[in-house]
Order: sequence, then structure tokens, then C-alpha cells
Amino acid sequence: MKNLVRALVAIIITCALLIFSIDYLNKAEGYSSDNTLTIFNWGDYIDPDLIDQFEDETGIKVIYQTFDSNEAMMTKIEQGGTTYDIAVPSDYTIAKMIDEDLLLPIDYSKVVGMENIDKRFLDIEFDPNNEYSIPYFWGTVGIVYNPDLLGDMEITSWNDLWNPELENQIFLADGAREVVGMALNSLGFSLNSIDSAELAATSGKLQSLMPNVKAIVGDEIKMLLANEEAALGLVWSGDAAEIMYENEALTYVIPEEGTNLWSDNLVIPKTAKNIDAAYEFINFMLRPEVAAQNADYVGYSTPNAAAMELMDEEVIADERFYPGPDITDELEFYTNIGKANLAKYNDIFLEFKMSGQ
Ligand code: SPD
Repeated sequence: MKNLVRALVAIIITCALLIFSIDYLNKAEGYSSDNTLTIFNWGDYIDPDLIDQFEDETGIKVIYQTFDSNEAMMTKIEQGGTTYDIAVPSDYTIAKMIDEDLLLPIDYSKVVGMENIDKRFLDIEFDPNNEYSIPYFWGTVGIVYNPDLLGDMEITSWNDLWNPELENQIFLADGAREVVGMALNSLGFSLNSIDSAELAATSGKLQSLMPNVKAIVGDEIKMLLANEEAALGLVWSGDAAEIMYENEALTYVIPEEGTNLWSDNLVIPKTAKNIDAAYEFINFMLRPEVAAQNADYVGYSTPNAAAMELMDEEVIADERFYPGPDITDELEFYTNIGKANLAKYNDIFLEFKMSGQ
């Protein structure tokens, strides 16, 4: 009998330990529980003081994880097994996530502060009526460059990147849509083109850029350009703002052939566990003073018009980072071109990368 009791006690202790360990591991791996909020965001994309402030105000513990591309973020959510309460995909990825039924519709009876958002960033094709997404930051893809390293060379267009004098002088952000989109625009095509002849021409044109490309890089592009390792880079505008903060010699241009206008948005994945906390976070981020502080810290452009009123006038008057509708109306969001076409873009990008080896 004693042995039976001992065995039972051992089993109970083992089970308790197991439950404790699973809970611990789950928290570390991005699983939410009662009073936690698990956020999946791009790297360097929030003021950490705001996370502390949110935790202090609400008593909710934030578990914060980062990704470096829409594709990596979506794959993780698609695979399942995580319970992110908030994720921050870009426009075309939101359309894909809606198609794949990965998102919860936003319950606007729980949202406070939508009126703060500039209408330009609402009701866009990737999510009509913002049924699933709330704007967080926006920007363009363009060229950051260092005039001191370029003599009297003017940089105004994508085609300037092909200048033979720029041998080994360009860093490119590591994104198929960004790089192929840039080459499409340089030829006067839409950056959402799925036309085979246009894509073939684009592939050829892109390969002829390779002598000028020093490297295709991830987040380190900011450090490399700020350290003057090359004269130019294809970057997101917010990264350009950060680079220019580090090294005032650089500047940024929205190329004259047109480019990508993008927005990153807060969404609630279907597998979220703490939906109430997700709404608390959304409402927190929609507050003008919070959005202004976040934009000041991160350097990207806020879509929160009420926040812009609280920001430094010089920052929001800078048309390189806050272009008006006269400019943004001419730019294109990436659209969801579908898996097969995306594979073609990836192939073009891969062939381009291989041509440099
Ligand atoms: N370091 C944060 C980077 C966020 C950039 N998002 C831009 C996506 C454009 N498709």
C-alpha cells in the first residue's frame, strides 16, 4: 500500500513539474496565457519605453518577438503552434493572410482612436474597410545616398543606379518585391506586373545592375551605409531616416519613375489567446501621444494625423518622409500577386543574386 501511495505522489509531482515546464517553455516560445500579450513585430519597430508604459498601465505582461520579413512572419503563423495576439504585417501580406483565413476581423466596438488615422491609409485595396487591420507605420522604398561620395552626380531616379561610375557602390535591401519592383519601375512597368514579357525584360535589366552592387543585405544595411561603406542604398524610407540620423551627410530620394508605397498594420491572428489585451494594445498605440513618441523613437512615418500635430514641425514638413497626397497618389502598394507569380519574382531575384557569384 505504502508503495502505491509513493508511486501516486511521484506521478503527481512529475505531472506538476511537466505542466510547469510546458507553461514556461510556451511563454518563451510565443504562447500567450491569461495576463500576457504576445506581440510579433519587425525588429527595431517600437520604443521599448512604450512597452514598459503599457505594462505599467494595464498590468499585462508583454512577450515581444521580432521578424525581419513578411514571409518569415507569415510562415511562422501558418505553421501554427504559436498564439501571437498581435502581428504587424505589410499591406500585400495582409491580403494573403485574409485569403488564408489567418486573421480575426476587428471588432470596432472595442477600438478607440480610429479617427486619429489619416484617411489616406484607410480602406486600401489590401483590406477594404480595414476589416482586419489598423495602420501602424508607413513609408516608401527609395534611394538613400551620400552626396559627399558622389561628386556632382545627381540622384533622382532608379535608372541613376545603372550609371557605370557607380561600380560596387550600391547596397540593396534583401527583398524580392523591393528589388524586382525597383527594376520593373525603372523600365516604366508596374511593380505588380505579372506580364511574362515585362518580367523577362526586368530580369535582364536587373542582372546588368550587378557590377554596381556591393552587397544584398538585411538590417545591417543601416550600419553599412551610415559608415560610408558604399555611396547608395535601396531602402525603406524609415531606415533612411535612421541612417540619416546616424550620418547627416546622407539624404533620401523618392525616385521619379515611381516606387512602392507601403504600410505596416496591427492585426489579430486567428490563433490569438488574449484578444482583450490585443484591443488594449491597439487602443494604446492609437493614442496620439503614444504614436508620436513611437514615431520619434523609431524614425518611421506615422499614419496617425493627431500624433503628427504633436511632433516636431520640421519632421512632418519633410516631404522625403511625409510626402503629401500629390506624391503618394502616384505610387503603388504591392498587391497580392498570388503564389505562382510570387515564385516568378523570387526566381528573378535568385537568378540576380546568383549572377553576382
Ligand atoms: N525595422 C523595421 C522595418 C519595417 C519595415 N516594414 C516595411 C515593409 C515594406 N513592405
